[in-house]
Amino acid sequence: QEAHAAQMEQTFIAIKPDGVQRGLISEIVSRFERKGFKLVAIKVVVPSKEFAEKHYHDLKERPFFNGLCDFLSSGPVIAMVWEGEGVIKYGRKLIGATDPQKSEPGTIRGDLAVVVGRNIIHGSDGPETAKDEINLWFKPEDLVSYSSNAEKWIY
Ligand code: RTP
Repeated sequence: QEAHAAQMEQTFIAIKPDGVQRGLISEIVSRFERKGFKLVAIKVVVPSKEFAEKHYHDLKERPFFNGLCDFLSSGPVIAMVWEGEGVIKYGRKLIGATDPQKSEPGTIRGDLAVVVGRNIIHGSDGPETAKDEINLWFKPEDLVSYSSNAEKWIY
């Protein structure tokens, strides 16, 4: 288990307002949990427009930026940090392609969403953005460090 500690990584995952309003919180949490990833932070928050703009700052120049930020700040979001080996990349795999018309069945967006503007979930796209997004949404003390019994069977 110690050998694995170095390979553990964390990613930021958010259930967007459409996922929350549609009652998909437990469905989405369950997929990450059953895979074997570990939830180390979670909160319900209605982000301000300014906060949404910070979160999506990389997309400032895109035509959909304003609508996207309005949407993210339109209602409760479930902000989470998930931990595990390869969780950044594999989390994106569980989520599926950005456009739900192109996401494979079996993925969260493939199974549960239809259009790109309402694709129910966000996940960090790499180690740098994961770090930045976790820092934006959470204080360091919000992240809980614990070991679960299952871990010795997962790793
Ligand atoms: P996310 O960050 O939310 O996981 O999505 P992503 O990396 O797969 O996609 P990205 O290109 O970063 O876009 C972020 C979010 O912007 C919305 N979007 N709308 N109307 C459009 O054409 C359009 N394109 C992207 C989506 O909500 C996407 O998740």
